[in-house]
Amino acid sequence: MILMKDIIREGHPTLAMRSYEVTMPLDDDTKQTLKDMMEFLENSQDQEISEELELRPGVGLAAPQINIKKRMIAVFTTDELGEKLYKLLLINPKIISHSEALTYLPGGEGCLSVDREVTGLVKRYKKIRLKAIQYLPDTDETRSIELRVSGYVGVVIQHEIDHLNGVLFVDKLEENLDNIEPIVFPTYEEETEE
Ligand code: UDB
Ligand code: ZN
Repeated sequence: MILMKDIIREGHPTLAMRSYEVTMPLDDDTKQTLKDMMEFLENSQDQEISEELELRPGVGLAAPQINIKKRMIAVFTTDELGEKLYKLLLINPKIISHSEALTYLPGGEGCLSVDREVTGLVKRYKKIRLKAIQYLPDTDETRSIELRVSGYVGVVIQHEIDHLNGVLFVDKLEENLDNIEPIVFPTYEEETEE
């Protein structure tokens, strides 16, 4: 089981390194790592379990964050409309094209590997197309997939792929993104209209 103590923090050299491509077929250790990564995200979003284990509610995790330098990410979140659930274990993800348009999270980003409060915004592509190998733990299958994602899920995936390239969001902070449209979270909009 992955706990917060297993997540390496800013300053650890692994977080600044490029991770290695994963070769197929997956070995049992690698499969277990992928399962552990998803279990961490699920546990971290379960109120009881996360309180008990003192986990931060994670929406994404990259293998180098647990000091494993392999190009693997886990994503567990809905889109910004709360409509579609993305539960993905991706191996060797690669952005094959992206929009010219940029976006950003209006509240800024955080990171499971960064303990301090950081102010500043991070530019991201509004839409990305990626290819990857997906691991399906339920059936123990791998398959090549192509994904098109935009908005919040796109930001999460870009944040995780940055980790595979040794990049932290704190390396990309900008003060002023006035010329770019932020991601809109409709639920927050309603609440502030009152
Ligand atoms: C996160 N979680 O997991 F809107 F249920 C962040 C942390 C750093 C705050 C834990 C997060 O945004 N959770 C969240 C948000 C919601 C609703 C909800 C949970 N990451 C992942 C990470 O560090 N991966 O390496 C940081 C995100 C900031 C932008 C994308 C990833
Ligand atoms: Zn992160």
